This record gives sequence, C-alpha cells and structure tokens, in this order.
Amino acid sequence: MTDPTPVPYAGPERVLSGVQPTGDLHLGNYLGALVKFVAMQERMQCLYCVVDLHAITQWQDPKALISQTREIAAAYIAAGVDPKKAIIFPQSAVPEHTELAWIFQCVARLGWLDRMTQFKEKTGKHKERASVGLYTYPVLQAADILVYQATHVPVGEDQRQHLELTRDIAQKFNHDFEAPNFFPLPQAMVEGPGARIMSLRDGTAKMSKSDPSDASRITLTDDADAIAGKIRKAKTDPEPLPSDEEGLKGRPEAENLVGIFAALSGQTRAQILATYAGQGFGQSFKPDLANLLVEKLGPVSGEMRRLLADPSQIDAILADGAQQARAIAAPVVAQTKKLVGFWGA
Ligand code: AQP
Repeated sequence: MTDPTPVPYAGPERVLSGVQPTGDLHLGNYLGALVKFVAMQERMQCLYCVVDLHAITQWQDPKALISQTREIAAAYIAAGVDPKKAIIFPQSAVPEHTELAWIFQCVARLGWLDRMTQFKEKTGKHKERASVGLYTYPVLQAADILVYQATHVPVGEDQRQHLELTRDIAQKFNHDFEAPNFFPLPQAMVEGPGARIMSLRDGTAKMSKSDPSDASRITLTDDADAIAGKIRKAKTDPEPLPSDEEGLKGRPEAENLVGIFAALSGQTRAQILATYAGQGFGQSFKPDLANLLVEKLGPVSGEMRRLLADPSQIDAILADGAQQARAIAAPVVAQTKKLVGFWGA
C-alpha cells in the first residue's frame, strides 16, 4: 500500500508494548522486551500492558491467569520499570482495546492475516482447531498500539511482521476515513543484541514459554542450580569456540550462546570470542555464562518474589495504570467512532 499523505504524524511520541501472562517469563522475554522497556521509560511516555486478552487465544486456567497477570506486572517492576514513570496495566481493564479491535477487523484484509507466520507456526497442521481469536490476534495487537496513538513498539524479532500489519491497518484506516495521519505508523524497535534468543535445545527455534521442554529456556524463576544445569546441558556442537563471528556461521547453538553472553555482559560477540576462542564449551565458557545469568537474573527474581508476597501493592499499581491508560485511550476511540460515522459519537 502507498501512503497518500506524506505529512508525518504530529502527535507526541509514545511507547506501547506488552507480554502475555501465559507462563514463566524467560530469557528471551527479558532481553527482547523487558530490558528495552526499562531503557525507553527515560525517553518518552511508556505504556506497558499485561496482554491477558491475547493470552486467552489459547485456553488458560482462570485462577492461573490472574496470578500470572500479577507475575508479569511484578517482572516489569523487578526488571526496573518504574510505575511512576511508565503506565503498567492489564489489557482487559481497558475496554477501548477491544472496541477499536472490532473496527480494525473491518479494516484489515483476510489476505493480510493469511500471511502471518506466527499463526502458522503456532497451529501447524491443525489450524481448524485454533480459536478465531488466535487468527485475529494481530488485529487486536494493532488496536493495543494505536488506541494510544503509540509511535514506538519495543519487541523481539518475532513480532516484526505483526508490526508491519499494524502499519498497514493504520494507513488503510487513515486513507479510508480521510483522516490523514490520524493514526501514526508505529516503528518496531527490534534492534539490540537480545532481539532473537533461541532455544537451548535447538538453535533454530526461538526460546518460547510454550516449548514443552523446560530445558529449552532459562526462566526468571530458575534458581542458580537450575540455571547451571540448563546451561551445562545446553546443546552445542563438538567443535571448539571459533576465533571470529564468521566461525559461528552454520552453528546455530554456538551462535545463540555467544549472543546470550554478549547481550547480558554488554560486550560484543567478537569480544566474547576473543576470550574463549579455541576452548571447548564446557571448559570455562558455559560455567562463566551460568554465573553471569545468575548475577543478572537473580536480583530480578528475588525482587519479583518480594513484590508478589503482597499482591495488594501490585493490584494498586495495575488499577492506577488502567485508569491512566483509559484516560488516553477513550478520546482516541471517541474520535475514531466519529470518523467511522457511528451514531452518538
Ligand atoms: N525468544 C525470544 N527472543 C527475543 N524476544 C522474545 N520475545 C518472546 N520470545 C523471544 C519477546 O517477548 C515479548 C513478549 O512476548 P509474549 O509473551 O507476549 O509472546 P510471544 O512472543 O509469543 O512469547 P513466547 O514466550 O514465545 O510465548 P508463547 O510460547 O506463548 O508464544 C515480545 O516482545 C516478544 O517479541
């Protein structure tokens, strides 16, 4: 699609992102999302939701959903998101998300959704058994972002295609309703060393909450022994560590572990390789990586435990965040309904 209006969106810069409360957060969520959330809160207004509406695209135990929603909020805060600087809230507490999502379902084209690779990956050969919500999930995601007229979306690499769809929906809405630049075309902020963390069992599959193997991921609730055990058993190949990045080509497991080391330590891959070149993985690379993981994730899980010991504190933050979020979303939806031509809008 081509944008008929070259004038860029003139509203304030704003960040929106979220994590699903579908299980323990893992290293990929931490590096691909949480670390970026913290960095962004110093630069512009940030809204971080716990996307419980997305979670129910696959069945969730209701009791677990509530406690996991609190856990994700606690993880945001424990990782360094400051509720005084950023708005933290549950997606389902702001009904404007679903209201806008319906309008966007009427804007998005079936062909666009048919191209979404995450739906194909999640459903495999059984797509007829998937919920309709899982199929239209990226449209709700577009509403999550655009209901705040958000301009920046920090996410991992796996979300890049969904962000493209959000831009297509914004562009088509602005065009169809002759409202040039009403919705911004948000930028995915995918860059950074933690954008794509892979499974510890298979360097070609992304680290994921839904992988049946617990050994495939490091979670924020793993203790030092669990981390050391998972890193010790992490799949590698029989070759020693190479001396340069070229030598990581065709070795996805080695590339992943070196990438994780670099992302956590703030060093480049080249610097890591300069230290460990020629050594076997088990010699000192894996023990050092396990220690680094414990050093970085230990304080986050400790703080999460402390916060979750008093859920009323988390609940107060979520309630206050929902109120602040609604104050931004309601006028945007009111204006959208007026543009669409709804009675009384
Ligand atoms: N492996 C990853 N590497 C880097 N970033 C990742 N993210 C997820 N996996 C990786 C980023 O984490 C944020 C929150 O993701 P989510 O929980 O909302 O959904 P997801 O992308 O579907 O994550 P999971 O953990 O893989 O969950 P399941 O298994 O339920 O699908 C997003 O910014 C995502 O990019």
